[in-house]
Amino acid sequence: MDKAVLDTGSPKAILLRDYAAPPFWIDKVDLTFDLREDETIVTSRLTLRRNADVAAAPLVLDGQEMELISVALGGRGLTDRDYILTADTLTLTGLPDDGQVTIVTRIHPEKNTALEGLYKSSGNFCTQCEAEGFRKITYFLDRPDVMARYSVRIEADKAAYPVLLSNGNLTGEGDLEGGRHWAQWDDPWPKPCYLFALVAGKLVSIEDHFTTASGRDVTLRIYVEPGNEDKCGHAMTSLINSMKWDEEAYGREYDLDIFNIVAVGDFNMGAMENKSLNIFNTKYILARPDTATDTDFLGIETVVAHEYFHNWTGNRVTCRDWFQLSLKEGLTVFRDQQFSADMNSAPVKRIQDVTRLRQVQFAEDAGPTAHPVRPESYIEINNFYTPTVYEKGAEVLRMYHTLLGPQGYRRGTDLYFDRHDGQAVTTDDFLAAMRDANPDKVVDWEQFRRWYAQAGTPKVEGEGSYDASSHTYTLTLRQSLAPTPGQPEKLPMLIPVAMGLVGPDGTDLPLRLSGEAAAQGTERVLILSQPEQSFTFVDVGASPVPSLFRGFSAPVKLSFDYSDAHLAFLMGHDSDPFNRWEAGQTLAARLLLGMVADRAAGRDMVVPDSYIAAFGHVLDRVSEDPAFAALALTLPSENYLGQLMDIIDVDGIHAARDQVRAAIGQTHRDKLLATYSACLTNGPFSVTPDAIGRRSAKNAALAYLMAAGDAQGKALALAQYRDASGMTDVIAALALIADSDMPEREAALAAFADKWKDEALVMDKWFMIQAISSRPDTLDNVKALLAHPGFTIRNPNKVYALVGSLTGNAPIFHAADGSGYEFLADRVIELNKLNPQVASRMAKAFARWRQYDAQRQAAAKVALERVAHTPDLSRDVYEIISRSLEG
Ligand code: B3K
Ligand code: ZN
Repeated sequence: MDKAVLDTGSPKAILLRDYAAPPFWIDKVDLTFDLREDETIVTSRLTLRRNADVAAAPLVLDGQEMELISVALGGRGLTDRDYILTADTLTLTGLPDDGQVTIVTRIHPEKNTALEGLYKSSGNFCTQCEAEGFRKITYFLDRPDVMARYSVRIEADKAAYPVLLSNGNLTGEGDLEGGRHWAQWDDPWPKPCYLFALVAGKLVSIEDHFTTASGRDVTLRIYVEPGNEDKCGHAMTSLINSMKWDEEAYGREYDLDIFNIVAVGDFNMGAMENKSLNIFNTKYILARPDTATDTDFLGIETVVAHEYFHNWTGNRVTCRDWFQLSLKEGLTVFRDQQFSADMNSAPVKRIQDVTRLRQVQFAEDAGPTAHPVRPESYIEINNFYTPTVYEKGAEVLRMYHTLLGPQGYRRGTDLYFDRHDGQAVTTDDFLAAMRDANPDKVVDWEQFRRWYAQAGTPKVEGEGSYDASSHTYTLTLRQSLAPTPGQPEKLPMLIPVAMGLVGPDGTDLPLRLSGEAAAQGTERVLILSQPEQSFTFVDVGASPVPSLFRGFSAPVKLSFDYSDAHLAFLMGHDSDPFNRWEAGQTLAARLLLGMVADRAAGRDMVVPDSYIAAFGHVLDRVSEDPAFAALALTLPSENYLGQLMDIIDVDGIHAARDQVRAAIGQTHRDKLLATYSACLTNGPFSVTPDAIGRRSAKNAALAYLMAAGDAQGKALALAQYRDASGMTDVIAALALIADSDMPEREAALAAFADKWKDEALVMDKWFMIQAISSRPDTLDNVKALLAHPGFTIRNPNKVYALVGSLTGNAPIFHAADGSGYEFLADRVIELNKLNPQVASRMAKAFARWRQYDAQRQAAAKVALERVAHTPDLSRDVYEIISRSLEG
């Protein structure tokens, strides 16, 4: 790109190595919010204490987009000779070692479209402070290592804002003149400002209770807009289950008498763990069987748990600086994954989590925005709430668990909480607790630390050989890690390889390594720490097939020299369900990529009979475990297949998948119809794992019948759309109809929109299914939908549903004529002014543009440069676009 453009006023990067403790601590914050329709006045009294451990320096407070009304020290008003004000700082010099500074500012939540700081959603006030939103509320040391106790007084019109909430306990409330009222909230637990929250609005609540292990009665409330009270039950149950689970699994109890959740319709991400006042995107609270899908129900369970778990992993023990984000996010994702696995089917959950990891995190690792789990620099921290920090971070936690075993892992987390409760710490502190709690475990922790420091997905290759005369089996594994931006050289990683050897009869063989006195079970964890290592097993009676990385024991790409027959064998016999699924996916990916290559070479694509036959065996066994079968019946995604190619052949991948799906639909028509009927759920609707599994198997079968253009499949889809009571089945059928050219398509879509026009979350599904259609008119349709009365670019959920879904629709977004890129550039430019976080999230879809062919690259570059040249580009978008152009 034009260097000059990037250089003019380029935002500066923040570096981990520049971390320095603050010159002052803030022990107490007393806030008063005077909420009005056309402005909000914030009065903040900070109780300061000089940090004796660092050299004396002025106090530089962060503050943006606000008007300073006054500053006072003790009772004395300061003048602009006593402070320096810039666009994003307020510097106070000559402060005593202890003192109170009172700052009054004016802000405009009613004009805040970025949804960061204090803003309005459906007329209600709410906040989002993580990562750096508090500086849009008042001048403050907006950094997580400054932990203070907060007292908050809120004043607002009583009729318009009957509910006034903040963190901690309600310690007073009353009426004021002019129809106004006030509430006082005190939070006894010191916290960083990113956990501050305020809500004022017309809300109703449902209430329940939880008694903690030590007997504390906690009042639980979920606040929603009137009319949504009947959609909170699942969230409440999930909250109660997570409170109980955290006591049992981690020994963590809740620490206040009240826990509030508020659901708002305009929210940039899923939810936020503010101390005792979680604020949620409605998407992760509201659910009724007729409005929400099984995926929504499961998402609610996970996200409610995730935010609750942050009370210990994030709030009680927080991050020293934002480079440590994975300290709380990776750990909390791992905890919510464990919880959901316990509540549902563990193998199904693991497969879903790994699928997501590969889809989004491996893709990130392979592109210009690749970064380590603990990054070393950022321009805009909001850009680093990434799959790498979250999902790969969770894999790092899972590896501690794998290496130390459940008890060793628990000893480690216990020590971590004992040592660091009330502190702001680093991922190194976490590692030290794990290490120190397990002195008997021989783990090279310095090498393990590279999982935090080195970006990229390690590749593991290997082969095995059986020696029939000595009854030995030798497994050789090699690891490599390709360069990523800023990290040209890499060191070998410490990779836990959970494995077994599957004997010819399909059972696991005893595992005795050469030099060991006896076999040590039939499953074990090998440590691959060298660039190349061989492991020789003795007493192996017959040639085995190795089952490697069971349960996906490390976030790596494995390429092992399995024959198709080996994979088919593992698919049928591996005792590890994850690897049974994995073998099927590897086989399918191999076959599909072969077809893509044939097509590119001008040859006919042929679906091998052996694959169709293997698929038939899966169909024969659906009833054993429908949820697992539904996953086994799903082909690798277009995105994932693309990652396996040097230059992504968008159309080839799409055509190959279509052809395989149609062949399966035709050949197995009878089995698919039988699966469909067998999995119909009778009786009252429920969201148990069994019912969810049956619905997913049934809808997978229906999709194959539709892929084959089967007349009976079409009739079933129409009937299901018309008659089903649950949203899972309704939307699954409508998505298939919307993706077809059935004459009923238009009427079905119109009827749905008419029925659900007042349910924003349901309408999001309607936008989404149209945006993911592979019909050639999809882009035009999406453009038209931008003007639909139910759409607004100001609502993040709407943007994700329509624009975000389109960017995941490979053949349409990556259309060779560049029309998809042009569309996205327009949206990013439009969003940049309104909501930089959402704009930048959308802009990330460009990141892997160099992995496509020359024509697409040229078109993507034009679009990227157009965004880069946009005046007033936010730091958020600038960082993503400039990295994409450099990378
Ligand atoms: N901690 C928040 C995410 C904040 C994102 C800021 N851009 C939600 C979560 O991970 O639980
Ligand atoms: Zn989180």
